[in-house]
Amino acid sequence: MTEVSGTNHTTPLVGIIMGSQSDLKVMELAAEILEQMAVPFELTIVSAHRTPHRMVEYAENARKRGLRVIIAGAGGAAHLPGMVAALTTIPVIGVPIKSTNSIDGWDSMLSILQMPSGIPVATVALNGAQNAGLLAAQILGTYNAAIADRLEKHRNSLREKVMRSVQELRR
Ligand code: RP5
Repeated sequence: MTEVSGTNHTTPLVGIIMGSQSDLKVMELAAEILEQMAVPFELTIVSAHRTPHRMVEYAENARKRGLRVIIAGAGGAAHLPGMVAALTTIPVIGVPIKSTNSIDGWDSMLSILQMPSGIPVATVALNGAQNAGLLAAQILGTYNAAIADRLEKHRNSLREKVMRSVQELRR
């Protein structure tokens, strides 16, 4: 069984994976928002190119381990989200990461975005790991009322923040 780390409470519903330790500074934003939404998740490193067999094992076992959404982040020739999506029917959210030697992030953007017909990956913005976490929570919120309620509160807090700025500008 694939060894995973960063598991928080109960059985994880979301698997956060990334191609390299160097992706963690971006991908931890997904973990933070899932923690805020009290969504159980796990977080680990799975490289499509450096650990291909681990990637296959992770994707093929994801559903039976109880995962409901996978968030996969990678940079450069970012094949991880697409390959994981090819190996499971659990929804995969792809996070393109602007890595050090990237072509301004376009390499990872296009590698993740331009999937062939039949194998979808829900791609968020460059380094958009927070939105990936929120989208995962929204998918779970379609059948989990407690998560949907927390998402509603989060939206309210965003609205209130904007309205506070509006008030301040009026002064
Ligand atoms: C990808 O290559 C990783 O997802 C990372 O974004 C990029 C660079 O990896 P390191 O060389 O920093 O390990 O596989």
